[in-house]
Amino acid sequence: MLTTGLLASACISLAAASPSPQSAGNEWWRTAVFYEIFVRSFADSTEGPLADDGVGDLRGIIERLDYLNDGNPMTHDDLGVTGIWLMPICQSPSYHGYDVVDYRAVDEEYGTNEDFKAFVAACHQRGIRVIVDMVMNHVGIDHPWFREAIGPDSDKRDWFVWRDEPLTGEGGPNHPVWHDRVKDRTGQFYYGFFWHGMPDVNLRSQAATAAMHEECRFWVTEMGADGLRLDAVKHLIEDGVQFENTPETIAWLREFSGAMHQARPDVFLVGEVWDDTEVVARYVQNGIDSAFEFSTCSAIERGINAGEAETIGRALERSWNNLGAAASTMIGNHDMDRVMSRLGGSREKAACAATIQLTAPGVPFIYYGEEIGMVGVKPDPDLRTPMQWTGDAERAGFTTGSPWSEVHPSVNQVNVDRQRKQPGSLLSLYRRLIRLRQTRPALHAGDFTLLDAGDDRVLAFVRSHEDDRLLVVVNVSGDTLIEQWGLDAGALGVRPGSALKEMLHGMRVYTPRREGDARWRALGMLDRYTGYVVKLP
Ligand SMILES: [Ca+2]
Ligand SMILES: [Ca+2]
Ligand SMILES: [Ca+2]
Repeated sequence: MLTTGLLASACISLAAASPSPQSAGNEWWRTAVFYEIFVRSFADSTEGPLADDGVGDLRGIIERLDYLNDGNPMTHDDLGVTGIWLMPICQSPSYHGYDVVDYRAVDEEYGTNEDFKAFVAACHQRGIRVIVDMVMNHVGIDHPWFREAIGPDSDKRDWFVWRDEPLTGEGGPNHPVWHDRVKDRTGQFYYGFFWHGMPDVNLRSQAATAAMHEECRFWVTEMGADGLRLDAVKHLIEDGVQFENTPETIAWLREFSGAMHQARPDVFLVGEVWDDTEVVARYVQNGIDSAFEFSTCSAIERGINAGEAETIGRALERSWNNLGAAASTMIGNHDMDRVMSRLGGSREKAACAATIQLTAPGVPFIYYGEEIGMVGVKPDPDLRTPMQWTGDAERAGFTTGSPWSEVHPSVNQVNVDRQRKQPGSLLSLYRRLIRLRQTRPALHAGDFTLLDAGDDRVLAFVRSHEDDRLLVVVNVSGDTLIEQWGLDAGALGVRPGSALKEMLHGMRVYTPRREGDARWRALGMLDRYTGYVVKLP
């Protein structure tokens, strides 16, 4: 097992080996910017058998790919993402798809396996890689594996976890995990951590493990997915009343990762481990490529809402020390109130959060609609409403039919059409940030050094890769700052009398008047909730 320090330096040297976002190496994902799509809500196709039925589908996404990346580096009116994570697309009875009943078939509401292959081909043409959500912890209650396992003499009986009586003890979730919904001759209870409709697969069983490997291998070989987003992996193998992060789980994943990388050396495995940074790091140190950084996500929100840069700086440093560039970063996802809602509906705060995410180390994931500031609070379906393409209150440009879910009432204010041509829009900022990240090695491959800016409202860090060195300064507060903050110019190698360039807003930056100025204000003024990226000599 690698130590933390070794991991960080290994990440830096691996990052150095993939200098450009177009890099085709096995670790292509290190320079990617991902976009998370809930297929049901992104775009309903306008042609073909699934057109205009009010449900988003794979052909619908293909029709909208130019919005995400048109494949032409010379045009700048696309978002510029280079990766897509599709939330579950396998056959499932639920709207969200996390209870799979057939791992080998695309859900008929979303299309066919051939549609998926066409989708991957269209993405690859534009320089976009595709990863799919893979749910290994449990299956839907109507999955054939579970139907078979209900029989007490079934040879799949031990593919699931059974007990004569529910196990009780401390430390579990506040809902029942042992269920007796299935009436069989044994009267036994089955284990389903999340819900009775999702029985946990017993991954201690070699046969069940082999079967799950096969389902995953199918997606990264035959179907052509570039990687897998691994759902709820901290729950894979439980031990009595220890429900998460067991050593067996981590060992299982190490073997799984080996098998997937053997099937396809450039596969990208990113795990959902909703836990502290140090716990998340254990998974990455043991074989999966990357994992989501929930601690940093929540620190960015708390820091901006409180106007406290230290909260964010500490989290970024902790993430860098534990995960290096292998952290998958986000400011929101399909399980949280949308970031715009958590930031009180403030466009300025949302811009600030995006600036931090897209200039920090890691592999950024943008949740669909985040780039235009879509809002939404729980329950879950309200976090997953139709993409707001136009101001149409009924259909949002998402479908010409009747949408499967109501369009959010914010649609007339918050939509792609409205922001598409506005240089000052959140969408425009996202485009500039992504382009800057993709073109600057310091941002997509560089290391990270936190700075003391002398004011708790100012987050400052340096990203550097070889001779590309960028200073990032973000005012996370609602105050416009002029005098209060300053950086150590000497330590940054900045000499008096040279002109520097700010790259996000195209501003000129004045170096200190004289040698030894202890408090260099790289920019005369820091606008509220605004970030700046300065090219250092
Ligand atoms: Ca459709
Ligand atoms: Ca383009
Ligand atoms: Ca489990």
